[in-house]
Amino acid sequence: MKFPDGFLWGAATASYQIEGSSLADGAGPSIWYRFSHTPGNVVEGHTGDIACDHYRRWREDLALMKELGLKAYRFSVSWPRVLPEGKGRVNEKGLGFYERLVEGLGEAGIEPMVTIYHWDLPASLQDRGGWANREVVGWFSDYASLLFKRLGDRVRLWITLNEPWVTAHLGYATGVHAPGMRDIFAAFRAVHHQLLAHAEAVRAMRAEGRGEIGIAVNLGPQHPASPSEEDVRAAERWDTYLNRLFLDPLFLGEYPGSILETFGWALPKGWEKDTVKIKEPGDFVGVNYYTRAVVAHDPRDPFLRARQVRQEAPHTEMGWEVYPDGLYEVLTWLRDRYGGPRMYITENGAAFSDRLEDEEVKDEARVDYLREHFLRAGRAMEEGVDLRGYMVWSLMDNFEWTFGYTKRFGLVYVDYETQKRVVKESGRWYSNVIASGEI
Ligand code: IFM
Repeated sequence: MKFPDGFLWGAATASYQIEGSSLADGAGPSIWYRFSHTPGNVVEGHTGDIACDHYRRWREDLALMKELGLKAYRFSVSWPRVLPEGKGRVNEKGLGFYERLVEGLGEAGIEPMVTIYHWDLPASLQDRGGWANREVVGWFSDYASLLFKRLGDRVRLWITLNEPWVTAHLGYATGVHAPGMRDIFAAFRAVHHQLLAHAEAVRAMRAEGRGEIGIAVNLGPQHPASPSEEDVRAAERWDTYLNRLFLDPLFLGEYPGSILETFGWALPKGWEKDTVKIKEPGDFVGVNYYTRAVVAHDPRDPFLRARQVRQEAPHTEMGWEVYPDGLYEVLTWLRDRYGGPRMYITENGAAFSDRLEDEEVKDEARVDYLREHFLRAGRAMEEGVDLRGYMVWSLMDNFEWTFGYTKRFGLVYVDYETQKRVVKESGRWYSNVIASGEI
């Protein structure tokens, strides 16, 4: 299969997952700094204090990107590095780090794709309620405007929020992620305020008159465990909650009806007045795809009365089913439901139990995973999906949130003891795909 010339092959990372030096040069703490330093939240007490030491080794990492032949690199800016209190005073040293990185990418001929928010909210904004406080809309758009002004001459592609569903669900409803809240009211406020914040940032960028901006959503088909009416309904509930909660308001200007029936009471008062403002998808959709779910009705589940059923199929180290057809399904669904928007795959990849042996990592399973997903993306493009690029998650092994350093997603292996990087077999394979444009 041949991909078009100019297709943007790249790899992705996020600030807290790779940078380390969390409080260096005047940076403020983020909610993930606070969360990971609180006992019991992250496996084996791991934190992002050192991570891949990318804050200090970014030149070496840039050289690796060049070696791989990446056309694009998606990374995120750490909000509290740039604005230690989340608003007001700018930390020039923190901003300088991203200016140099963008400069270096430009010199290397690698297109930057900048994620404005990938989960590391300044802790001081959390003290004021974080995403549950409506004021976050202004805080976020001021922060985004600062980045547009300072980096906008060299950055064309912007992502407002990474996986806002994860922020709301895992951060505010189940408490598995920072800030560790378990409050359904706060969760739906976080949903609504993220939608408003995204829309405001899109407007702020348009005012600058340059660049393209989108949001990165995590999507996955939700298939019923059986044809029974109950299972079909359970799968629909999950499908609406996961796949349509953000995209329907952004593209259609309305929350899905079933969400309003079930959780309307948890949305902030007067939310109806915001729907016109919120109907602002931006210029493209970023798709983060990893797996599907097979769902059965379960009356004991207090949330959506549903549970996931594990399949007899290969799974990754995350326990996620390998299901490449789901990528095709998601891309064509987006095309059909939302009028054929421009898209990028902003994340796709897999964690496997990689081993470094004789300076090599033979990760054939990752090569297979990527090949099968690339082929499904190509097929979707042949059928009219306007897909412009593909960012593999991740450039290198990194801090996998509550799993710490126990899950490896990288194209490049990181030895955390020595900080040595070793390109895995998948990295070399990907490099050939990029060079030839063919699979
Ligand atoms: O590591 C994460 C990333 O930060 C967001 N999307 C999913 C990845 C794998 O879990």
